[in-house]
Amino acid sequence: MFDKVLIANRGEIALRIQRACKELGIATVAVHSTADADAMHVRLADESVCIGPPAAAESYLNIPRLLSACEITGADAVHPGYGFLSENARFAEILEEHQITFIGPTSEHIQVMGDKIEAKETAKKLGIPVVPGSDGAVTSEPEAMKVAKAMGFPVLIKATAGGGGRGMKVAHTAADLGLALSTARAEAKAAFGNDAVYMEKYLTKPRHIEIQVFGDGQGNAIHLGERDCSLQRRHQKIWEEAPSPALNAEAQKEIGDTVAEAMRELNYRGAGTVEFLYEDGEFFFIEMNTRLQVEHPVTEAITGIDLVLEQIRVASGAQLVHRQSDITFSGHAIECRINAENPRTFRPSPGQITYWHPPGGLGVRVDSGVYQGYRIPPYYDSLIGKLIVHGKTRNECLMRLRRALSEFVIDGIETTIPLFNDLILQPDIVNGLYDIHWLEKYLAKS
Ligand code: MV4
Repeated sequence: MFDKVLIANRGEIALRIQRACKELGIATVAVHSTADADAMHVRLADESVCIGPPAAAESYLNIPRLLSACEITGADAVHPGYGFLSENARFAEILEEHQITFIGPTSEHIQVMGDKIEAKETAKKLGIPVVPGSDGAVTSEPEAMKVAKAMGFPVLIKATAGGGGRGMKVAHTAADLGLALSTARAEAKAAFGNDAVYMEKYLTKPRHIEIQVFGDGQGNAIHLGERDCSLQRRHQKIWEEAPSPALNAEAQKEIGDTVAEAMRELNYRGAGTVEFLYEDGEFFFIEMNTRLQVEHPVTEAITGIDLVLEQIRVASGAQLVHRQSDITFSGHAIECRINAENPRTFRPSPGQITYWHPPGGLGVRVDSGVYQGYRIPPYYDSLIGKLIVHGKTRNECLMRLRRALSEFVIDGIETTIPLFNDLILQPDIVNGLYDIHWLEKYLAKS
């Protein structure tokens, strides 16, 4: 097992990782920018290193500075959390070259899944159902037209270096195709320095359902069920739940077993998320994330498995202790993302938290890196906490969520709490009847 882990992140996820390290008896190193000197992740770590000015490019994303911090402190492993360098294959590779363990998959697996065409080809070869579309990249308009006519409009053009919705363009008819193709390529070039694009049949009303997987890189892999993350605005998830209100146990087992078998064939190591669109009872692979996700606690709630602790264990060379037959799903969990934002416009609301009273009680978990008096800096993501509620049934979970939201008091800044207070009153939310467009439509009409 490791002696000392450097956590290359900030906020609630840095604390989450510290907690797992503490339980394993591993010393922790926090890194921080000058803007985060007063952050909780710095205060609670065994050691801390200031790695640069506020801009992420000069601190949390700066590989040479992180390597220096490893060297100064003698850390033998790095946990990247989510965001920042968590899916940077080059970072994982450099750490490997320096005999520092990257707590995550191999750099090769990160690389493959980072290229969306390669990811999709890999998924398809492994027997995972994918969205119908072009065979690899599409380079010319005549070629695009041939593909589109073969599968029928509407079609979607996606950047191979993309993900998270950037560089995507819909063509509803043949007349739209030329412009959609050139705009998608130009946007992809500007955003990622790579103008390669591919095409898919555009699904008009899917749900976003993702499967949590876990492997040990020694031939063992399992799935931990799904999360429904359909409630999003501009590709930012705000509410995630498990199990999905749209699936039954048989559908869950079928897709889960398919994905787990694929991960065994890949010899995948660590936590991963296989993302699907789900429409009319069918699953279509879109992407795979090779990191821990913000919404991992809903899976922890219904499986009782500590995902971060298991990440650290398998990274240190241990085998998975859980077999698929050991995994049972218990009850229902919902996560609400508490962002320092205006609850209608989602405009960031940095500033000082003058009062902080988180909810508690049975089935309630709050993961946060803030405290009363803390000043939220304007430089980073606006997520300041996550409220995760667990109940025996979805109804009990919703009941507890209403209660927990009513207890939560945050003064001094705007937060997304009022939005959740509205959402839990909507019949479609209560009944679990929502797709990926539901939230934007709701916000437009209310
Ligand atoms: C799609 C799609 C419809 N059809 N692919 C958006 C982000 C990226 N991860 C994939 N995305 C989509 N891919 C096909 N073939 C619709 C979306 C999409 C979406 C997906 C998940 C959650 C929210 C979304 C919001 C808009 C579009």
